[in-house]
Amino acid sequence: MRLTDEVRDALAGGAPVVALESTIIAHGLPRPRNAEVAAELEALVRAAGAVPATIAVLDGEPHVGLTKAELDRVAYDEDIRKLGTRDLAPAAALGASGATTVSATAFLAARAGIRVFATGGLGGVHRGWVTVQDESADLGLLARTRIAVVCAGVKSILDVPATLQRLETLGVAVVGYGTAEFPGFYLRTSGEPVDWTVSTPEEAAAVVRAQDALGGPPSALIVANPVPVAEQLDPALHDRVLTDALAAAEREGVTGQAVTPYLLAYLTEHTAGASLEANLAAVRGNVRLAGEIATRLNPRSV
Ligand code: PSU
Ligand code: MN
Repeated sequence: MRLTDEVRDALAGGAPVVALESTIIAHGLPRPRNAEVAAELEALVRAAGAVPATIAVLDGEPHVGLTKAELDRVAYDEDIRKLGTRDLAPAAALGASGATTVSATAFLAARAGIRVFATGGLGGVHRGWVTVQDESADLGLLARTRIAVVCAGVKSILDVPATLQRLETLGVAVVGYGTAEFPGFYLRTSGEPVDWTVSTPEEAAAVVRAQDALGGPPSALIVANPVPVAEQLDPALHDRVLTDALAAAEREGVTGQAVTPYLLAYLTEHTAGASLEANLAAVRGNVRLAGEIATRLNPRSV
């Protein structure tokens, strides 16, 4: 595993670090906007006073922290793979390059000693689970990894109540940030309740510290941070286009790892980019909040 000097020094010196995933860059956003976003997200972490560590696998080697050239490679390389945790060993052995999903990013971040991670929306239980058994590996990995993940809930293309139930079964803590409702990724709310609410970065950091103090089997903390209402996707448009997207995916026989990127791209295209803007607004908010939580946990400045 290769750490940039900046990330290594920050971790060694007890300075705040925020992990960022790369699948959203490589497979979740259209080129060339994705490259701009990748750089913007790192800048947002820095503005909060923390060091960004975007994670990806390049030529078989997991990288924690990327140079500008490496970030551009993740954004522009059309052959870059999508790697979950289970793909890391084959990729390492075969020298492959890939963007890391929430599961692989959380795994590598935790191994590097990073405590806070920001993303857009988690993977989860797909609609129609009864026939396809498609549940993102994100959930199982978060059930056994001590990391705080700031996200806008789970992608609304999923079965949200089933995903929340799985998180409960798996013992993953979920707190709403400034809300008692689980966010709906593109939407401010999914309509589902959450059991716990925190209202400030300090409170979120206190939950992280309490997890550390309690010990016990490692598991994640999901900090569910809704997109601001002014920047959410119009709920009626969302519901209509999502119904079409799910039908199109089924008609075209899209399965496995391709499902999530297919649906996200379909929504972007059929909302004339409005879903993309809502997605980006959510991610930006998550990255800012992750920076604020990380600086509360590690107050030493960088
Ligand atoms: N959130 C986004 N865009 C994305 C993803 C999340 O805003 O592209 C990615 C994450 O990397 C997540 C993955 O881990 O989608 C889930 O894919 P799957 O359902 O195949 O596990
Ligand atoms: Mn899947």
